[in-house]
Amino acid sequence: MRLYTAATPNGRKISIALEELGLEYDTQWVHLDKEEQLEESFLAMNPNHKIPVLEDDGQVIWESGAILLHLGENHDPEGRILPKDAKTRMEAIQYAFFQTGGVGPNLGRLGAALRKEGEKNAEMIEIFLGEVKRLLGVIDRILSDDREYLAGPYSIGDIMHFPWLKIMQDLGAKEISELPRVEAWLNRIHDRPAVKRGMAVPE
Ligand SMILES: N[C@@H](CCC(=O)N[C@@H](CS)C(=O)NCC(=O)O)C(=O)O
Repeated sequence: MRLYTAATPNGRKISIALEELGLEYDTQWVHLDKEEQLEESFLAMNPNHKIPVLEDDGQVIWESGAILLHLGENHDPEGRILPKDAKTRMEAIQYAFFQTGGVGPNLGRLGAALRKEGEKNAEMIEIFLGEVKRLLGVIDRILSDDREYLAGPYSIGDIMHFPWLKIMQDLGAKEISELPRVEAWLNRIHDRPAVKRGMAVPE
């Protein structure tokens, strides 16, 4: 198995899952700052020119959610990231999709707006930050019945969210520290040895 990745939250979702499953894999660091993702050889794998991409036994998969589903369906006999119980499994998939339509794009655009050189677009920043805040409130409500992880047991739903929200937590964002349930959930995920290993890829 080969993971094409970079030192970014989307790439780390996959290295975390590979570590959780104890799978052997090679890592190919795609240098986004050098625009390696726009090279013909990379575009032939992912015409959307984004990491992560996983090559598994001749099959090439892109989109982090699809890759996690692939790993769960094909390499997770014990249901470590994709629960075996049908109802819980669907909940895990639901939270993974929720991330790709919510926290992922909104934090991505917020980060881009904040990193933009020159005059910042305060209106855009307010819109994206407002939406991230709303989504964190949704997660807080989901966790309010004292479940350990989003779907109950640990799953791809948590893995999809963690690397993104960890950046906010590390920056000391009050949007997270003001939600102790969300903060405790992130800490629980962070305490997992496989998560620590996956977050260090690529090194
Ligand atoms: N929806 C995609 C997003 C992937 C993504 O945004 N990747 C970024 C790095 S975190 C990237 O490769 N950007 C390079 C580009 O857009 O050219 C996924 O979940 O896999």
